[in-house]
Amino acid sequence: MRPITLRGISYATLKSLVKELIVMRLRRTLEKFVDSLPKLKTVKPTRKDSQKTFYEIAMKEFHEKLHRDLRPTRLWGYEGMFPGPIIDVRKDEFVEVLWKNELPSRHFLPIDQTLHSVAGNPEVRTVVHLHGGATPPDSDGYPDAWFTNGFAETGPDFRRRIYQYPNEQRASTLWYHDHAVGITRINVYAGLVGMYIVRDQQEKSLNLPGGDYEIPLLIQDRSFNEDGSLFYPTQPDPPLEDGPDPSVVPFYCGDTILVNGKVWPYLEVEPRKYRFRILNASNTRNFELSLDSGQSFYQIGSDGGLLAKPVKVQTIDMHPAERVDVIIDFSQHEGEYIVLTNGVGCGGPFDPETDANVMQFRVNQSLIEEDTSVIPKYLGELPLPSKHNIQTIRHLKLVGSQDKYGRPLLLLTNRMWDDPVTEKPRLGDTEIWMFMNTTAFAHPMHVHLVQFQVLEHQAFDLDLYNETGKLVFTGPIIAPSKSDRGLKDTITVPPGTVTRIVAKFAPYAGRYVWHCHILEHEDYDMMRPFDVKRRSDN
Ligand SMILES: [Cu+2]
Repeated sequence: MRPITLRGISYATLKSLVKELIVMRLRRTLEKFVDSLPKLKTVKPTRKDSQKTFYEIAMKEFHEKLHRDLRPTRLWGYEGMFPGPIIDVRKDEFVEVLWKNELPSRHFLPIDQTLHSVAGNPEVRTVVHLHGGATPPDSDGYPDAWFTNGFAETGPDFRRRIYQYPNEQRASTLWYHDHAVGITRINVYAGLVGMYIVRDQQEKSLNLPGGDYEIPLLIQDRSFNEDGSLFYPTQPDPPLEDGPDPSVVPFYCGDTILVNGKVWPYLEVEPRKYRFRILNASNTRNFELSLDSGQSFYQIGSDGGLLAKPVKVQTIDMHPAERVDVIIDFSQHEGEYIVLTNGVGCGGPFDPETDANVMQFRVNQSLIEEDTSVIPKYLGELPLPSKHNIQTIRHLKLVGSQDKYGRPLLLLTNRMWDDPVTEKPRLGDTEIWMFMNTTAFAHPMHVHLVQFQVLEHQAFDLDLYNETGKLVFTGPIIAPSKSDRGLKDTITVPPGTVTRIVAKFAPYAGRYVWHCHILEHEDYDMMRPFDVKRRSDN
């Protein structure tokens, strides 16, 4: 069909212009460092005994001021909070959560009806995934295990209302977020995200900065309309001439950075050591964090818990879903105002106004008592998967193609989400997964159930491969960065690169997923199921 045009302006462009006039996009940049960093609350269990800890956590709609000069924003959050409350548990503590959907029946963000399981299903579907958790399959938040308000309707893979988290894993910073098929990007954008901390004795024995000196930082990007509401695009840029409206977008970058739910906040600190558990919970945006004082971070942990020993780093690379555990020592910086900066743009050239700042530390508090915490030389032994007995090596291609509307369609192994399962490791097997990125963009790949070890990256001739299918390596085998040498559940695969990881598929059998953690990719259609098979299964 030929696009209808009015004096050279296409109908689709006109339509999006009219939409922008109805809800005016916020064009000014909000003033930085005017609100203090919120301290994330820890949720209290409903019941607790020697057998288990039970929580009831409800997803609710509410309005909250996210910046001094912004009207309250409509949000969806766990327990009516943005971000949701911290769930703080001990290793081996048996936790149950009744996740309740108390949300309205209509979504307030644009839904694309052409994505999997969207058309014909209720608009507001939710399901919760504990990211980085070794969770039984019926509590892992399978995308088709969704449920609506009051469990009135449930998805085809819905199995239980109360989720079980055995927490049989080492101390680590995990996070929980929505994972409903086809609408994860907008459910998370609406606010359905929170942190989950597992603690253990080994970590406690290290005397790291703790209590008020251990602070989670949950970083996300957002854009706003003049009335304070969240802006999320209804069309790619430029808009589709002839395609679904609203449509999924190939990526999303907000022009405003929030930490713990406040726009560009500040934190007043004492001249001493602090531990920060940092999570990048953005849909697409990655960060290259540094401190404008020129000082280093002491990285002590990553996705799957503590590293073997601290690593001194000037910059921290964080793609969506990654966690970094760092100590910052402010003791030599009394009186200084230090900005946590970001060195990379998102979806376009770097814009200092919108991209360069994350938050500010004000070293203006007096020391309450002597800082006796330490940065240990060694943190402990890493329980890495054994490489002596690799049962299977899988070649897993990240592929770019196009749908019938001309939109980019990114796939794994060239299959759609609902194609039959092809990856079936046996329970207890150790496998090498080779992610081969034949697209032009980096993708943060996440595997549920396991914490893996990154073995190496290696560049190949992308053009030659895409033309002839011949795999020719063009560079040496590169070891993972020191920051990525611990246990990971998400690893970024640069374009034209093969990244090898090794994982032991345990302790549960059943159906899980692996996917790109750019949420706009995950929803369309860069996600695949995998089955961990019992030895007795065929
Ligand atoms: Cu991706």
